[in-house]
Amino acid sequence: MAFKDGFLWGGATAANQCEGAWNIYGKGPSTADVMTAGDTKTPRRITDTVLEGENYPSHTAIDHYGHFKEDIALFAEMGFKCYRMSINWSRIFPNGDDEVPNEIGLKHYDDVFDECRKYGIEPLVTISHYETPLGFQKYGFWTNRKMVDFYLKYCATIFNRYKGKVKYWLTFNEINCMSMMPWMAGGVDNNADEQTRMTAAYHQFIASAKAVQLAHEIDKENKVGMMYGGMFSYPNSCDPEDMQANTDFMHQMLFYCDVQCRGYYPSYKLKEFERKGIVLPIEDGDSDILKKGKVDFLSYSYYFTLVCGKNTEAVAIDCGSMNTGYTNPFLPKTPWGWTIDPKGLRYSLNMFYERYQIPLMIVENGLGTYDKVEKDGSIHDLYRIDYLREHIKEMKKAVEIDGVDLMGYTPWGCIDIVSAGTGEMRKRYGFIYVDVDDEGHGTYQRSKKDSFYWYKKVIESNGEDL
Ligand code: BGP
Repeated sequence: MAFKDGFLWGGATAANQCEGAWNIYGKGPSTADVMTAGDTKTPRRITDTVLEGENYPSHTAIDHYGHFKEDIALFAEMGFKCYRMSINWSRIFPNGDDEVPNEIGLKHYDDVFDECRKYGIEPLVTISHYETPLGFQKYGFWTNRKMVDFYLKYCATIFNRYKGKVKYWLTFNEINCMSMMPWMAGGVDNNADEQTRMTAAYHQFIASAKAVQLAHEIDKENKVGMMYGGMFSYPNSCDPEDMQANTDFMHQMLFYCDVQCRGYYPSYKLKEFERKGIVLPIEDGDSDILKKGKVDFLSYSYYFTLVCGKNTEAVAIDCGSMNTGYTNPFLPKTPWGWTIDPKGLRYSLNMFYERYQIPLMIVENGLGTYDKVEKDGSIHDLYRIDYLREHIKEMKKAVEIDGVDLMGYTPWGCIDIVSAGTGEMRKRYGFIYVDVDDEGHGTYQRSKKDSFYWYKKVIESNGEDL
């Protein structure tokens, strides 16, 4: 059997994309709540404050807040061992800098974790997933070092409160997103220059490293991981110049992992800062903090791969658009233009395991696409089954043939949720369909897609029956 005993099979969501209940039960507004819906062509707009007449699908999302018992029961039916989810920071500290946390919010997650535990499902909690309390605007969000203390206070609150209920934590979702979509990563202006982004990223590194230490102090059972947004790129050809350009691109992304897994900035990044005149806001004792706050494991999302070459320009800043100037003729694409590359998953697992030699976990993977509901209510999502099957096969090879230490696999949007990239509902990933459209209309009823039954078999057989 390839996958180890206790392999964490499950699924993943994020609070701001599924909970709804955005301004009730004491929750304050967050950076996610002021983003309108977009689509494949139109990017989501950041409105600063919620505007009348605009469409904010995540305000109601799939009302996971009101349906979590039903949803977790369905996860349990599939046999989930793990549920990756996030705590909505602004449910706990509505304005961000509040003196005391919001008890209703804390109690809500108690209930969610208890429900998971009832079925033997291990929660894996992302502490900050693309939503930061909007109240931090007055501080300049993560460009301000004060954020480290606010974040740590939030961490101390949840680590203490959920001790014994949660032991797996991720400090920041897709931390490298600070280079691409800094608003989502931490309230930083999407047009901010690199100095600003690197300052904000630095503060997040310090915050994450302190959180790792704090989590270990509060409960030695705690395991804290980093979360990398899966940017992987192939050189366009065997032309050494393409190869070098690809390395340069990957450096822009991989330094986030280097800092969090090794505990210091890599030489290539320091040299680049020197060349560009970028200065990090280093304070006394920081290098020690980074060193002592190395993560216990590396988790990442994996959806697609890119191609870079000598004509790829400034992708470091603009790779959010995925436009590197090259396409891969060997790979098909989803209707949203994401390449489908199962073999690249094995490649990425090897790359990380060679580089860091720490446990890895795939915490997002999946096919976001249109689903058709048949007259009898069934949904034959064989395309999704194919996608996941091929990825699991490659994951298996990485474990069985290459000896990668893999902790688990939690496909993204295990129940349909709002898309982070476009704000739409129709870009669906789930094993479970939710009857709600882009405008928030629908019955909110849950139903099982064909992939639901397939994934249940996969988990039951520990990945043998694909
Ligand atoms: C990752 C994010 C998720 C998520 C996923 C799919 O980058 O961590 O929050 O939604 O991508 O992207 P999308 O929702 O745009 O399809």
